[in-house]
Amino acid sequence: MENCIFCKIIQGEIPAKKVFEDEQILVVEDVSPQAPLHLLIFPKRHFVNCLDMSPDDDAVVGYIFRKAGEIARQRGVDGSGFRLVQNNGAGVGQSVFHIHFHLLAGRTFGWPPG
Ligand code: DGP
Repeated sequence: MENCIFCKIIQGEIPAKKVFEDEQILVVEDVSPQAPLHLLIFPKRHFVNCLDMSPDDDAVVGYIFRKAGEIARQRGVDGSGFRLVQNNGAGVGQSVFHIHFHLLAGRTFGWPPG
């Protein structure tokens, strides 16, 4: 997708600190970390958020959840806990309009979220 930062990262046009990559997804460090561990997990296929999903996108979302658990275990935050956040719309803070999941850990998190 033209002018999409995450598509440009996928295509190697913008640098990013890659944590994991395969044919379906990319995991990178967030450029502006909000916790000691702050990763972004996103599919390579561009869609905006859950309002823009087709049935073809269902499987990758499940895969992202399972991969998030794997990474949390690898990073040693499975015991202390971690948060997955996915914003849908500018009104709740979505600033990059290519679906992504924030994996956050390593500090105390409040509830309800701000
Ligand atoms: P959201 O607000 O949910 O759309 O989150 C977008 C996140 O993307 C935000 O935490 C900052 C991050 N971000 C924006 N531009 C870049 C970039 O060029 N590289 C990386 N690694 N992260 C980015």
